Amino acid sequence: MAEYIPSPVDWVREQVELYERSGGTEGTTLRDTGLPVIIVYNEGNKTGGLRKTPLMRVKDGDNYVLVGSMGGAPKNPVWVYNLRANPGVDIRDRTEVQPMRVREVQDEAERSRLWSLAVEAYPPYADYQARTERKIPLFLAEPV
Ligand code: F42
Repeated sequence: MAEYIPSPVDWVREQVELYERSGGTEGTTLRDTGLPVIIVYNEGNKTGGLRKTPLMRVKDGDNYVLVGSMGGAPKNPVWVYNLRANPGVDIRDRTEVQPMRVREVQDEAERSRLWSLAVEAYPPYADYQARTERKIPLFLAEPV
């Protein structure tokens, strides 16, 4: 098991810790929105360390859509590069943890369908895309 390298961002790290400590019964929503959050366990592409990244839960059947929005910041979040390098992840959704494999969605028709699901689940994604020049990366996580 790789060494856990906690997020340097306090509120993110604290959410992960509460989510795990409670066995997935607390800390499972985003702050005051009440909208559900998952944790993506990913491998650092340089350190090889275990990264724990909370993201909004966007479901497509049994699959999850992962949105590299980072609040519409100009740069991709670092976990995007981790997933490109190491597509094998675990996803925690409340009390369940499942091994999954991710692929970045490149096909325009598929991306557009999944983007609509993402915005339906978490409407601010639309504002985030409007705020940044980069095209927000989308990944589809499928059970292995
Ligand atoms: N972020 C999103 O992009 N989308 C979401 O839907 C989302 C929802 C969400 C819900 C709850 C919550 O608590 C947080 C949420 N976030 C969401 C924020 C998300 O969890 C991440 O914090 C955010 O996307 C930033 O990701 P990041 O990977 O850039 O994290 C930074 C802060 C970070 O951890 N940086 C580390 C550091 O030490 O600076 C490096 C992390 C890393 O993976 N390092 C690599 C390694 O090998 O270990 C090396 C990286 C390299 O290439 O340099």
